[in-house]
Amino acid sequence: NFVLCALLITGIFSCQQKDSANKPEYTLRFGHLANEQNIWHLAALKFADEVFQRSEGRILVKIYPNEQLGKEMDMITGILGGSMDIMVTAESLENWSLPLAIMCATPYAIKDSDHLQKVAGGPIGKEIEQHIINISGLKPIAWFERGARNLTTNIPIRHPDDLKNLIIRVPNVSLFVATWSGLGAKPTPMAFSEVFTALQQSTIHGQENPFALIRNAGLYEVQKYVNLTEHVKGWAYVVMGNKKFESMPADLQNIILESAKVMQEYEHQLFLEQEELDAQFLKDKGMEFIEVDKEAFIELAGKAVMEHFTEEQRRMYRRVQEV
Ligand code: 2Q2
Repeated sequence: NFVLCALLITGIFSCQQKDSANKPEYTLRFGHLANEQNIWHLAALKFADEVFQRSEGRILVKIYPNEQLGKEMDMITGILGGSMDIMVTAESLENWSLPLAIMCATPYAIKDSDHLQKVAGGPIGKEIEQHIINISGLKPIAWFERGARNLTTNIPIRHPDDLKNLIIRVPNVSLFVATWSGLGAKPTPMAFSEVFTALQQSTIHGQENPFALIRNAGLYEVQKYVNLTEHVKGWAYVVMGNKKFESMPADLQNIILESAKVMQEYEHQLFLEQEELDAQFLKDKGMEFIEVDKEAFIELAGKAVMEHFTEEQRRMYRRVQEV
């Protein structure tokens, strides 16, 4: 009996030992609002794989799509509170007293992809990232170029005059509320995962997003038109809680940053292919693409943005225009 007990205890110990040898030192929870087909999710998987391989299993990244860890605003709070670690976010950051973060989604501020790369990937982008770390405690570790945001509705919209009395959902972003009010609509802030149902129940009449998220949320089932306002050409950040990042040893911090670079490059390659595919997918699902009077949108939206901006934001906006 004694021998049997000894063998049993040794067996259990060696399993635990083996198990603890493979048990990761860090498990990072990575949330986002897109679904598993979205390139943000594929990029997150790439990041998780890179981190696991490079750290030889010391860091495990678990990914939660579809706002499983909470609505976007709750995920930001979650990271700052330590209940999760990484997420994709963008203009919602303005709610954490980050006036300059809104440059990543300011209507008609970024001209095109080339201009975006120079702003987000250049000195202004670095300045915005530092601003985010210093003020909010969120550390941007990567950024993703996004397709232009377009307005979807069930009546064709060719001119801002057509927006009268239309209730348009926007993310929880005061600049978006100001912009769509200035365009003549009735904007209502709402979490992304609630948009489909609200459209189905006609409590809202439209929403605005890049093709990727229009496709992602199946909005082609409840919206007829994609009105090509292209009112925001922007980018999103992958942010990590700076406290968690700083608590990791330097070698693991480097692995996080190197893996984030690989993720960003991988996502950008997917993005370049995906935009066209998403547009065609929406057309194949019966959505009708409507050309709009872009000048009329630019004029009214521009006025609303400038009225809403602080002097600091107007200064940054002017610098962005000079890039
Ligand atoms: O409409 C939305 O909620 C999204 O397109 C947001 O812009 C998005 O959530 C970004 O803040 C990045 O997550």
